[in-house]
Amino acid sequence: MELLSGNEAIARGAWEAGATIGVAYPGTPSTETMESFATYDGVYAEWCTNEKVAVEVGMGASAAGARVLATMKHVGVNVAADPLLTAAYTGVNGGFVILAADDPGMYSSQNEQDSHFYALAAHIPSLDPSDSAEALEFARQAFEVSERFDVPVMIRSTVRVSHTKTPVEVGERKNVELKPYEKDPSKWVMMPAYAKPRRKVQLVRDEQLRAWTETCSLNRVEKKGSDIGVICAGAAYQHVVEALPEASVLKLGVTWPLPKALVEEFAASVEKLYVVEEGSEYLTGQVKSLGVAVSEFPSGLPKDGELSPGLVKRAFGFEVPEHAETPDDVPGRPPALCAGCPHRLVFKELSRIKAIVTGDIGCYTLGALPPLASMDTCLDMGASVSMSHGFELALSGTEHRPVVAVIGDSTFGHSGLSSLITTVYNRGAGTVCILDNRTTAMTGRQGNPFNGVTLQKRESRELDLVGVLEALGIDNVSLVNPHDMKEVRNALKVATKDQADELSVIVFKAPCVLLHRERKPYYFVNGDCRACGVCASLGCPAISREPETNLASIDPSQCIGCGQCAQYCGFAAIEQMPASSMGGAR
Ligand SMILES: Cc1ncc(C[n+]2csc(CCOP(=O)(O)OP(=O)(O)O)c2C)c(N)n1
Repeated sequence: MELLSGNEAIARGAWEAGATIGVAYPGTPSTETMESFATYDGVYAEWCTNEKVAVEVGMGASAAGARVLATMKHVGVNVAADPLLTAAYTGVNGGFVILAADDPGMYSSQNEQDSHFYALAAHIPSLDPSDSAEALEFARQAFEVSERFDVPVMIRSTVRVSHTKTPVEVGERKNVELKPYEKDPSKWVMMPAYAKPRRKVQLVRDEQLRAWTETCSLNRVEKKGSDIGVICAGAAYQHVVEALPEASVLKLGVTWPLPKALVEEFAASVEKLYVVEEGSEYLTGQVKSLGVAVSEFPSGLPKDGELSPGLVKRAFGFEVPEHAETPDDVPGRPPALCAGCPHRLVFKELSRIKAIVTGDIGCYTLGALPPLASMDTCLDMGASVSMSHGFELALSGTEHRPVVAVIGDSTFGHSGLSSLITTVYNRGAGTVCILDNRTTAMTGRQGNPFNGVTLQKRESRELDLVGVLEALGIDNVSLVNPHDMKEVRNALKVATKDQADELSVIVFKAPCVLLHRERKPYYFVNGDCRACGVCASLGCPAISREPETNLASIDPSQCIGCGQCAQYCGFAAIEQMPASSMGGAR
């Protein structure tokens, strides 16, 4: 017995099922799945540049006969949707299982969406584990289902299942031979002449899958009282059994397709049938589409965010004590860029020049929050570069503020590069800032093409970012130290003023502080502080202001000695401790 998170259990299940190839792009709450899979013997696992590429690499390996695990967060499935929906036509050779990890409540995502709809759209089975033991078992079975029905299979998890640790009975690895690959264009070449018959194959397979779900062990009825029956799956199941111990439950392990006869039989066995699900009406719609009546909740179930046992109880009209209100005097603790983060000065300088900043997704999205507050937009990965091009197109011929895109190195590799090619190709203008902190920091410091670190630490090569930009034919490319205020200011001035009508790209290159936490002597505020607040406007968590006097102070336990703040002080009131003071000082 082991204590595993849902993500670790999916990795274990895939390994036990004999999967040999793992492909992924990181994204919360899916990331640890591939990190864990990569640690097993006999597997090859890699980070791909994005989720579409991951699914395509995975489908290549599946066609070649290997069992493959692909993992991504829900928005990653959007990126991968193109190959996924057609992979559902080709089918597989070796089993192909894709983890779609959803984030109801948006703990670390830009939206909440229900990946079930992709299973429905693609006609691929979707399996919803409710805890880690099921995560392992479902992953193991997913590979069998994939090969038996010649179809990619989705495991749909949510943050609660992916990140909660529960006990798991682990098993042995099954030795699965590479299946022979045979050339068969009618299966693998999806052009209209071959795709039309494959669509028919898909429809026949739908019926076979429907028949399978009726008896499949992943669905089960827990019969209790006959007043209330609840259909649920995944994390919602745990909330339902805790909130409504008397209710009968149809726990769906397979959420597409639904077992029609089983649902009808269950509905007939209870007075009132409810469907409890998180942040979506996918399951409700599916049950209704079978012609089964679904009751309205007496008090309504939230349509957004994560559920909890209390919310489920309340939906059924039970009194549940409210959480105590947070007292007014509790200080807010909004997320902030780390002390010493190399992204900080770029945002400070962008707000100084009042640029229109099209942002992107990564740690640097925090540049949108006060006091930096210098980001205008953030949509999806790669959008900074394409949206800045759009701004420039719409504003051309007008007097306008400089338009600047800000994107991280991993995000640039993910999809920013193809956006930039669009700008170059169409002779667009504007400034693109690539914040190259040598890692994919936001999701836990994974490798990416621009730092050349691979998932299993295999030998690689670091892509030369400046070389890539120059090879695209961009004339104005500069490499800047983001900790140096004057360098940052000057580079932005040149790009946004002197080269205002051209495209320029500035690479701000310095490692994330969490990669190289150098112990430099910390800074302190001397008696010359005039309480002007400029240093505090950098939003460094080490800097605060005294309540009565507004004088600045620096917390030595947080300061890492980057010296960014000292460059902004007009009164020489920020000084660095001498190096000799370092011994055990903090
Ligand atoms: C389509 C998609 N895939 C994955 C993610 C998860 N994610 C958010 S930011 C990010 C990468 C951030 O790395 P980088 O651009 O290098 O910026 P940093 O955090 O290092 O500043 C990832 C993978 C996402 N939000 N959307």
